[in-house]
Amino acid sequence: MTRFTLHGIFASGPTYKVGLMLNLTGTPYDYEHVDLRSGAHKADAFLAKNRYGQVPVLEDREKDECLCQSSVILDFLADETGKFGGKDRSTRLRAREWQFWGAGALTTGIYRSRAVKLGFFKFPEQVVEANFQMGLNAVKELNTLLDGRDWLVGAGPTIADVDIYGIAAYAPQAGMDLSVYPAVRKWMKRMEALPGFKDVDTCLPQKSVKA
Ligand SMILES: N[C@@H](CCC(=O)N[C@@H](CS)C(=O)NCC(=O)O)C(=O)O
Repeated sequence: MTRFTLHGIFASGPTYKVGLMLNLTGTPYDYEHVDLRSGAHKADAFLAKNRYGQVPVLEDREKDECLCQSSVILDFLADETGKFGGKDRSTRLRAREWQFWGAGALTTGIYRSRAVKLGFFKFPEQVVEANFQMGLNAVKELNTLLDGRDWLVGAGPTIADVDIYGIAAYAPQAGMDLSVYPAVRKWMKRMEALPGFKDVDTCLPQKSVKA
């Protein structure tokens, strides 16, 4: 029996982030498909795991604990696996800064624009445009901040890279052309070359799987 179960749905960006981290750290995990369409995430059994009724949830059998919020789960897995946590406290805090940055305009702009393109959400045209511009501005900022750097923080990949990659990777599905942001593209290629990397289409199973 594995220590961890990831509860999520394959189309979910935040679930992808956690799946990516588990794969990059070589951590075995069971996967539990949560059927959002039938409302499984609002049933009592799931709310007992995550009070907010959202995926992802990482269930830890060893600690008898369920964690939610993808950025917090990455932070936790960095400690549990000893990987992607940064070399010291200062690096970790910088990585946490990036995670909070990513949870703002980048997440809203990219995930919402993607959700509209895929038909998951409908918004008035002005809102669609505002979300798209918000995401694009965040991508531009990311491109500027990555210029001349290999990784977001320090000399190697951290949870900041895993987290921000897990958002930026959906930009093409949101209708954003990343080829005009060379620093972002090169950094993404670096992420994609890491051992254990899996892309947004192949990382998460479409149904529950035991490790
Ligand atoms: N801030 C959360 C966001 C999680 C989230 O938005 N999950 C979506 C799926 S991508 C969800 O469960 N939506 C159903 C709902 O909110 O009722 C995280 O990073 O984990």
